[in-house]
Amino acid sequence: AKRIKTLSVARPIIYGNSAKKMGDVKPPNAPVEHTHMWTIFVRGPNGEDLSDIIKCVVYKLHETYPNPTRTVDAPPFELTETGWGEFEINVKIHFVESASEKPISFYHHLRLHKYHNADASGIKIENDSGNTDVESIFYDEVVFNEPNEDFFKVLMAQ
Ligand code: SLL
Repeated sequence: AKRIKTLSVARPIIYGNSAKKMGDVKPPNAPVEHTHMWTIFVRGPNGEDLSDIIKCVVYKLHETYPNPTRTVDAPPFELTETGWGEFEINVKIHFVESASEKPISFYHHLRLHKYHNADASGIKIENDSGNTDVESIFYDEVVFNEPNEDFFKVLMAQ
C-alpha cells in the first residue's frame, strides 16, 4: 500500500536544573530554612534561547512556594529560586502564536542532592560532601507533525 508521507520536524531541546548549596551568602529575602539555590531551564543543546519557537514556559512549583505558577515569557526560559526540598516541577512549553501548536507538558524532578547510594556492603558510593553543585539535565526532541507553512519556515531557518 502506498504510504502517505507526512512531514514532521524534530527540534532538540535541553531541560533540567542546576542546584547549589548556599553558604553564608543568601538572598536577603530567602527564608532561613532554605538551603539551596536552584535554576530550572529550557534551552537548545548549544545554549540557544529557542524564542523562535517558544512563546513562554510555565513552571508549576510545589505548593509550599508562594505563587507557585511561574510564567517565563522571555529567553532564557529559566527560573531561579531557593528552597530546601526536591519535588516534581511541571514544565509547560507554549509555542509561538504563528505555530498553532498545542503546548507540551512534562515533569522534571528538581534535584538538589547527590544520591546517597549504598552498595550491598553498605559502602557509600556517592555523598553530598565536597563539591555541592548538582545538575540534572535531559536531552529531548520536540516533534512537530505537519507544521503550518509559516512555522515550517521558522523551523527550517535553523
Ligand atoms: C519534601 N515532597 O517533603 C517534598 C516537598 C517542598 C520544597 C519539598 C521551599 C518552599 C518554601 C521548598 O523547598 N519546598 O518557600 O517554603 O521533601
